[in-house]
Amino acid sequence: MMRTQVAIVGAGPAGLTLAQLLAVQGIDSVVIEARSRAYVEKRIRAGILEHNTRDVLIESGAGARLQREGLVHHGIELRFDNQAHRVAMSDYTGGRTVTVYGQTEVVKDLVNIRVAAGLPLYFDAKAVSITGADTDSPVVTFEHDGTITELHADFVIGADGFHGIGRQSIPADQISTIEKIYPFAWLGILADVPPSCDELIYANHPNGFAMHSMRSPSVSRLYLQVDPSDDVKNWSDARIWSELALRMHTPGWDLKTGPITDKSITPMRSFVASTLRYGRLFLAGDAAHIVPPTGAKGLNLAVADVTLLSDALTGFYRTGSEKGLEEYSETALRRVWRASHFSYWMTTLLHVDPNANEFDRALQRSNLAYVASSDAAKTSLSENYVGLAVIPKGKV
Ligand code: FAS
Ligand code: PHB
Repeated sequence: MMRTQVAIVGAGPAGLTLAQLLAVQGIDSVVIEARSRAYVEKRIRAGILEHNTRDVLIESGAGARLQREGLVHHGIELRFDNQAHRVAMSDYTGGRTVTVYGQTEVVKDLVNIRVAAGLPLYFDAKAVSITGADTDSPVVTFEHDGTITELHADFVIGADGFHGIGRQSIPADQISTIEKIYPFAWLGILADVPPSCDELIYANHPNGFAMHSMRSPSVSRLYLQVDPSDDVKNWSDARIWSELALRMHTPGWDLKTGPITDKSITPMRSFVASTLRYGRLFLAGDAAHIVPPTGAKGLNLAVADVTLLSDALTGFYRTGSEKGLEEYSETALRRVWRASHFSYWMTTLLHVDPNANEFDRALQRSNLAYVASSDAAKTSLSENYVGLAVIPKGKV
């Protein structure tokens, strides 16, 4: 039997960021992760950190490499009808920026700081149950090294992603979920080739959406809209590069090609739980919500959740106040729904919906033309993309 103040299930961005924020406040936690360290550190996912996320990671002490290696971006480029339209996001948001820094690197930095501090982080440790959430001493039971261990805590955080047990441990009559499944998916590639752009390119083309992101001056990350039933086996390197070049074409621009080192297809959904709390069990990140990646919100929402949770738990341990804990779910869900709408809006603005009729397609063309020509529309896109400052500065 083990005991701690805060038991955290999941060593993704949500669980690891929370553990670090709590450590800074002197609050003990234990992190339980089902997969190996190598697996979680290699899992290729998000690439864009909002302004707030960058600040949180730096202020928590885990942002040194991010400051050295992260690529600060001041804008993005929209492309459609073979024309390029830059959205100067910093100009529209009082200088706020985003940072290109892979989720893999965020996870590595947070694991390293946890391990260096000798704080409990168990890999290959799968939580099999969460019980007593409606009491003041909930228990996480987990398997590790062939033994079953009970971890007793004051609080349990389900930071265990969409398929974790956190959300499933809330009684069905205490939680509901709503979702939207999109009729397309993303084929994502990682390639050892310098980016062909200084800032991200989001392209709408009759064949479908395409995006050019990056991970470093020598590694590019690109995406193609495909059918959800498609298979990476149908996509040779040559076919991928050819389709990317076609969909992002604009006069005078060439797409550099090179060795593709990773290919994967990710389906797209929006998903939101009705509550992020049941007694002493709290949900954070993908355990509670999923957004289509077009708005680059997934990881950033996870960090926003745990920043609120860290404040709430600190308030509880410092003063006994439960105010932050009581407000957490509602406050977090306000941001989740704002980000969910923005992600839906960016997705429908830029993807080709196979179920769209001629009227839908005319609306999309009009929306694209409006966004490209209106300062008001670009201000709205920019403030959502760089991240709304709903978490008062200096609260970390
Ligand atoms: P995570 O899923 O990252 O972490 C949860 C952790 O809990 C995992 O390590 C899992 O192994 C562990 N776990 C689960 N069950 C457990 C159990 N029973 N016991 C112990 N541990 C358990 N977002 C973007 O912004 N841009 C993108 O391009 C993008 N691409 C994505 C591609 C894919 C395939 C997926 C699935 C997501 C993508 N996302 C993207 C979203 C992604 O970045 C998430 O928002 C982010 O990982 C959320 O972090 P966490 O909430 O920590 O969940
Ligand atoms: C990425 O770099 O992986 C990335 C960037 C922007 C997005 C989604 C993914 O909207």
